[in-house]
Amino acid sequence: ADLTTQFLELPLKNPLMNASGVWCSVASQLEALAESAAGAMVSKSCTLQPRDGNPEPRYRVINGERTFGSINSMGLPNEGFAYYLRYAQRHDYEQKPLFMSISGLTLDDNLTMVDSLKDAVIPALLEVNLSCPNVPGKSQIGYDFDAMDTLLAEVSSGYQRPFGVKLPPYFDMAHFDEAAEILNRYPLVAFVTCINSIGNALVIDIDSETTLIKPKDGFGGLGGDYVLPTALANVNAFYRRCPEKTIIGCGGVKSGTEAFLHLLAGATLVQIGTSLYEEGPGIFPRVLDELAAIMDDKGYKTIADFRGKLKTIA
Ligand code: RRO
Repeated sequence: ADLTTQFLELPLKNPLMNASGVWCSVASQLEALAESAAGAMVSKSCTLQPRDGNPEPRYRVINGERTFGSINSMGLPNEGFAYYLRYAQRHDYEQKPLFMSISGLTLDDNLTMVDSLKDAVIPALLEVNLSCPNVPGKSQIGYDFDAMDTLLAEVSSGYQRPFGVKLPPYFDMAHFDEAAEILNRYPLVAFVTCINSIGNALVIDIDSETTLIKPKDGFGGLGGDYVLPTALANVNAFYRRCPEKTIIGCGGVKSGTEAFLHLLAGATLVQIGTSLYEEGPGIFPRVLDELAAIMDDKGYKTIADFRGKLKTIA
């Protein structure tokens, strides 16, 4: 099967990439992603200034008979905007596209980063994170539609180039409608990444009767197997509602099966978070082989043969 695809006119070797936050916090990890089989890559969400993040343990895989997913409350640890900009200035864009994720603590910080990125005139693609669930005292912009509207207006007028947003998961048809209606008012919002972790979940270990992670009394963002159906719902909801925008799928991808389902639901690119954290960049060639095998079995020669072609029951 032919796994090549296009993202906003850019040719890609394949539709897989990392989810922001995973394997992309420091230069050595970014370099490993650049050398990996992934078709694209994104850097860790950054703030204007470097941050240590929340106290550890702050990421745990959730294990039972098998792995169910992960919970994290990293709290936006990152090396600061200038660090990721320096990487972006030496990235080999011929090898694969680079997305740069920003997650300012204030609207002003986001606008300052957007300004610098615009002035840098590099081909990095801007993804604005509207959905970090883990900074104590900061609510998720994606759940405050007025704040989201204001941010999109200000980033659009400041950046004046296409960009994208990372959304939190929504769970109500009215929220899909309202979020999509806002996004559709901003033509520079070229892509929408669905979903960030399901925020503020609580995982408890029965033996020790203790939370799995330390920050925020154990509350943290859920990823992995648990979130796949929510991720697929959000991908397909925005795919249906935002025909002018490109959808990036994220959530619950651990094999070719889930990658295929995200593409079928309408995603153009598919991100891997929890499973990349567990397996490392060697996961990309494995999932690509599995995806190619599924396509061969089904008789699909290209991704365009099935992407977005989810069937519903009449
Ligand atoms: O760093 C984090 O705690 C974090 C972020 Br910024 C995010 O967007 N999503 C997430 O699950 N963790």
